[in-house]
Amino acid sequence: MQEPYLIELQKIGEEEIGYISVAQAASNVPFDIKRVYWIYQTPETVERGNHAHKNTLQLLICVRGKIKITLENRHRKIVEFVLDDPNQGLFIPNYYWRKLNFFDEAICLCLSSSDYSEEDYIREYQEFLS
Ligand code: T46
Repeated sequence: MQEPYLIELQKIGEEEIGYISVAQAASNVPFDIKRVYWIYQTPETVERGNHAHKNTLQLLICVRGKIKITLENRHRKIVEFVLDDPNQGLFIPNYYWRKLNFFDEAICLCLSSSDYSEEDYIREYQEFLS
């Protein structure tokens, strides 16, 4: 079973002109990217996620603001990450139950190893544990 981990992305530029960060399947993303989507304007009172994926691998990047991501595996081991740096990505393997909380008008960029399919989601917590 793979573990989630943070990936330092390339950061090009300087304070005077700003920066470019790069996520590239060939170098720092541990899967082939099939789909990119982004989540924004989520109120701080809302908790997103509450599901796991059967096969999908993901890299989540907080391109603005701050996002707290809580991950749980099927042995009920919980790890928490705070993303607030656009040159950092969080790799999430399959079979991790996730909860996401957005702060400071956060925008979450999600790179995914699969096309969207509702079949790939486990949205019932008890089903996830079994
Ligand atoms: C994840 C976290 C980080 C689509 O039709 N196409 C898509 O590509 C996506 C991602 C979603 N949808 C539909 C499915 C639902 O009817 O958009 C609706 C909201 O999706 P969901 O409730 O899954 O949103 P989040 O923010 O809880 O989860 C999303 C991703 O779905 C999920 O894979 O890991 O972001």
